[in-house]
Order: sequence, then structure tokens, then C-alpha cells
Amino acid sequence: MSKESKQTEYSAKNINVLKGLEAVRKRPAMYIGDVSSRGLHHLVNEVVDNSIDEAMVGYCDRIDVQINKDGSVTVSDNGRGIPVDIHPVEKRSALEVVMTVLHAGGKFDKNSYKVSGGLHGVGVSVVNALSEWLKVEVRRDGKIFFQEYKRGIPVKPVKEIGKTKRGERGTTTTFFPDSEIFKVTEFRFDILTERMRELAYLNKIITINMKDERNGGEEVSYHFKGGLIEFVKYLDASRQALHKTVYIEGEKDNTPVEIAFQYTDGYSENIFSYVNNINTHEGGTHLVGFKTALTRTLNNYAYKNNLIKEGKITLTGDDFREGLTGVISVKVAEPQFEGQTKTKLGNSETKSAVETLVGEKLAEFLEENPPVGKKIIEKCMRAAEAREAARKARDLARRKNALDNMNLPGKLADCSITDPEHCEIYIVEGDSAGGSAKQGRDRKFQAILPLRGKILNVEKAKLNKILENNEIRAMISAIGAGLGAEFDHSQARYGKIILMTDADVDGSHIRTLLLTFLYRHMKDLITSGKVYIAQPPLYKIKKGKEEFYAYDEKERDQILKRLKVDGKEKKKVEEKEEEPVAGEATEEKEIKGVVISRYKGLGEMNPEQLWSTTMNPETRTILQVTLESAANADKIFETLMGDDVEPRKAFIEKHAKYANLDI
Ligand code: 0RA
Repeated sequence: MSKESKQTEYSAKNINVLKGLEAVRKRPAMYIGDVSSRGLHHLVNEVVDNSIDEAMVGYCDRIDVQINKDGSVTVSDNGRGIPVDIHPVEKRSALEVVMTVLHAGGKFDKNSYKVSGGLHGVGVSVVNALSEWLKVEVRRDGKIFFQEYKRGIPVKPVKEIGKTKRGERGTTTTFFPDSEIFKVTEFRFDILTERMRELAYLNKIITINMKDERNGGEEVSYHFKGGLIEFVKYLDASRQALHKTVYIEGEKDNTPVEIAFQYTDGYSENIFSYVNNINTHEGGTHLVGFKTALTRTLNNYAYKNNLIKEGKITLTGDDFREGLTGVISVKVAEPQFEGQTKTKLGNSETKSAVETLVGEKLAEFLEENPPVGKKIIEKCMRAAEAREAARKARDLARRKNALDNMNLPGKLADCSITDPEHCEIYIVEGDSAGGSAKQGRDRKFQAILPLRGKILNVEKAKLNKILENNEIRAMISAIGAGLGAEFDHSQARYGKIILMTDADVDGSHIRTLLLTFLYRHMKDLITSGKVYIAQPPLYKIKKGKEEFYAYDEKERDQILKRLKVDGKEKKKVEEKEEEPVAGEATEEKEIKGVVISRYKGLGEMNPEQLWSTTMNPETRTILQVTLESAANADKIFETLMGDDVEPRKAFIEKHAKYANLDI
């Protein structure tokens, strides 16, 4: 090939690369979901996933993740290092290809279980395209290689910059997210640690070291020798396990399967399933295989050992899963993902692999551990009895029409239009705030349901008790889409369910109780993105006829600065400030003709204020409640609403700085 045509070929490749990067920068959401905090943190997950892939094929057992002082993130591993030799087709360093060509990352190894599907697996080139700058260092064959990029474009060719220590290998990537793309570019250490902890549970050979160099150098290291057994223990930290954890590990038809589960004294079913380390929120064939084998094996065992009296009671699949906490992790070479959020496994061969393996191993476990078997069956029998009792209670309630949406609760001020897509319901704490909301709303599309006082803690109550609670019944009938297994979010009478509680401790407790109820009994409302949290302002600042609202301290201070209330005076305001107490009157302070009032409860705002600050769709902010990690959400609710005081206190102290529960 002549020098010239080589050059043309090279620049043609370059044009393709530029086109690819441009596509990513033009439509970032298509590659990483969104450009909010969630998308931002996905960048780190994407880089780490590549190191995890390397760990899954057995070449890497250590990953370091660090937020640097300047806000960039470094991910380092001790894998084989990304190949740097000249790529036969692309005619340039393989490292450069991996970093700049879309989907080039996985082309080297065909026979491995790659993280793919969902939002992951788009390749590190996407991270590169969305970073203001990125630097990568590869340690391989005794040498250190380096390349730097700006918004995905290489600054210079890959260069050898030194020698490694003997035998040292690995890849180190440092990047700074592009503020032209992301609304926020500040990483949150707690969000990153959550996924890293999960990955460490799922891959027991790896150690993940984390450090936040920004403030005080917070450090944490995750390594779980017991893998999924420890994961289940962690999930059940404040539930009482009824027996030692059942652990199943094996491979069937080239599908590695790992499962741990245990029954607890609780009532909810908490099974988390993963495919290639991705949380399959919507379940799929691996989960079906597990459930089928569990029901069949336990049923057989119970009858064989005369633990169920024939004809007395029939145990259903649900009975075999009440109070069950478990994690299923499978590796699938070519996973097919289906469902609304592409988090449902579709591969049919995986169902039979899991079903066969669990059938064999669980039967074996039960034979070897008769006392555990007996305990499990007894627990399931109690579940069946409670289910019977709940059914009777529900029938009774139905007859009274309380759960029927034909009979809406008296406290509900419904909206006039009926198309759910355009309707929203505000679930409001307290009758007085409810009154303001009713007067302030746009009655065409906004419904108001005031709730009195604290609602029942569903985490600690049986279903029949839950159904007796008036506030809960009012919510069930207003939403009108059923409950629990019968819940169908597409039947919901409103497209948005907005929780509006006071900005104080009681308010946040009530909000958590409401979220717990929705999470446990109307989960699809949350997964379908219909649940929101209203954001009332904390301060009103008045100067002459002008009024300003501030939603936090920072905003208040910005407004004061604009109004030229100087730093000293501002400090005085802060000093006088006390934690708001529910029900007390607004505090007012006047400085140089500027009146600052701190709202202590929603009830203090008049209807117009409530409308303009919190309810008017044109001007309000509402926070969508998302289920980023189902395992973590479960853990949060269990911690916040369970019996143990210590983990709850620790959690609240740790997360107090975030106004809202991020589940
Ligand atoms: C493909 C082949 C080889 C290494 C990797 C991928 C690799 C990629 C990443 C990304 C982050 N860390 C990584 N570590 C390794 C090596 C193939 C060989 O050496 O034969």
C-alpha cells in the first residue's frame, strides 16, 4: 500500500471515530440513560465494569476507585492491561481503538461473560466522549503506556512512558466529566460506594478500595470472602434469620449459578437477581427457574417427611417466599434482555439450568439439615395461614366497599378530568395543609388526599392489619389499582403520585412511611416512575412588595446577597436559627427592611403561596423517586422501619445531609 493511500485510510477511520464521538455527545442519554446525577455516576460504573470483566475471566482481583481533589475519578486495576499493539484492521494502537471506537471494548475475547445490556456495556469510549479530558495508563510486558484525550479525541498517539516494576500489570483510567454535557459534575462518594459494595459481594475474589480525596480522604475497602452469603446477611442486618444461610454454587450447561437465601421473621419477599453483575429488576428466566425449583422441592420435602397434613392446607408459591431474603447471580454468555427497562432476562436455557441445579442442591441440603428443613416448612405454613386470614379480612373490606374505587374516600378532593395521564394526586400530611392544598390547586387535574398523622408502619404489620388502617385504605381506593400481587399500575387513576410532607423530622418520617407502603405494596408505581416528592420552600424573603422563595440555605443566602444584606447580618440569621419543630409558628426576622421567614410546616403557607411555590407545574420542582438499586432500597426501608434502633440511627446520621431519600 502506498504511503498516500495508507494516510487516506487512516483519516477515513478518523472521520468514523469523530462521527461516533459526535453521536454520543449529541445524544448522551441514548448511551448512558440521562445526563443527571444518575448518568454521571454511570460513567464510573462503566469504567469499573471493564475491570470487573477482567476479574470474571480470572485475571484481576483488585480495583481502586478514587475521587481526586480536582473532582476527577481514577479507576485502577491489576488485570492484563488493555492491549496496546497495532490493531490489524484499524492500523493504530488497540488501546486507542478501545478508547475511541464505539463498542470496540469487547471484541478481543469472545468466550467470556461480558457485562452487557441495560445501561452498562456501552464501552469506555462513551465515557471518553463525555469527558472534558481522560487519561489512560496501561502496564503490560514490563512497560508503561499512556494516552490522553480531550472530549474523546486523542491528544497524541499512544506513548511508552516508562518501565513497570517486575510483573506489574494493569490499567488506570482518570477522567473528568464534561460540564457541557452534565448538569452536575460533582461525584457523590456514597453513590459510588453503593455499587462497588454490590460488585464486591457479587464477585468474592475481588477487593475494591475506595478513597475520596476531596474532604478528609474518606476511605473504604470492600472484600467479602463469603460472597453472596455475606450479601444476604447484610440485607438482613436488622431482620432475624431463622436458620443458617442456604448456599448453592455450581455450573449447569455452561451457566455458572450462585445463590444464597434464608428465611427471616419478616413478611416481605426480597429476592434480588443478577445477570453478569447487572441487577435484573424485572426478574426473568433465572428467577422463574429458582422460584419453580424452590416451590417444588420444598413441597416434595414437606410431604415426604409428613410435615404437611394431607388436605389441611395447600401452600402456594407465595407462601414459600414469605420472609425470604435471597440473591441469585448467574453468568450468561449472550444474555437477552427484555422488558420495559431491559432488565428482564429472556434466555430460556437459563431457566432450566437454574431450576435443575437448585432442585438437586436444595434437596441435598434439606436431607443433610433436617432441623432447617422443618423450620422452613413451619414458616411457610404460618404464611399460608396468615394469607387465609388476610383473604377473609379483604373479602370483608370489599363487601364494605372500602377497597373499591367505586367508593372513593370522603377526604379525597378529586380532580375533574379522568384521564390518568394528565391527573395527579397530592398525598398531603395533615388536614390543615390539606385544606390549603385543596384551595390552592388546579382542580381540573390535581386531586388532594389529606392524611391524618402517622400512617401505619407496614414493615412491621401483617397484611390483615394493614388493610384495617384507614389512611392506607384511603390511598388504596384513591389510587384505584389494587394492592400487592394484584396491583396493576396501568390501572392507577393518576399519572403522578406526589407526596407532600413538612420539611421537618416528622415530615420526613411520614414520607418514609408512605414510601415504605408504596414500595412494599405498590412497587410498580415506583418502578414505572409515577411517584414524586414535592419540594416546598424553606424560606420566604420579603423586601417591600417583592417576595422570594428559597428551597435551601444556599439559595436563601444567594437571595440575601442580591438584596445586599451583608455577610455579618447573614451570620446572625444562622445563629438564631433552630431546628424546626412541627406545629410551631413561622419565625420571622427583619434585617434592613428584609423580612426572612422560615416555613415550619406546609400548613403555614396560604393557598396561593402553596400553589405558586410547590404545586404549579410551571414553576415547581418535584423529585422523581427512582429505584436505582433494589437491594439498597430494601435495605434502606428495612433499616428505617425495622425493629433495631442502632442501624437506623447510624443510617439517619450518615444521610442527614441529603434532604431526600434517594432509593
Ligand atoms: C481485552 C483483552 C485483554 C485485556 C483487556 C481486554 C482489558 C480491558 C480492560 C479495561 C479495563 N481494564 C482492563 N483490563 C484488561 C488482554 C488480552 C491479552 O493480554 O491477551
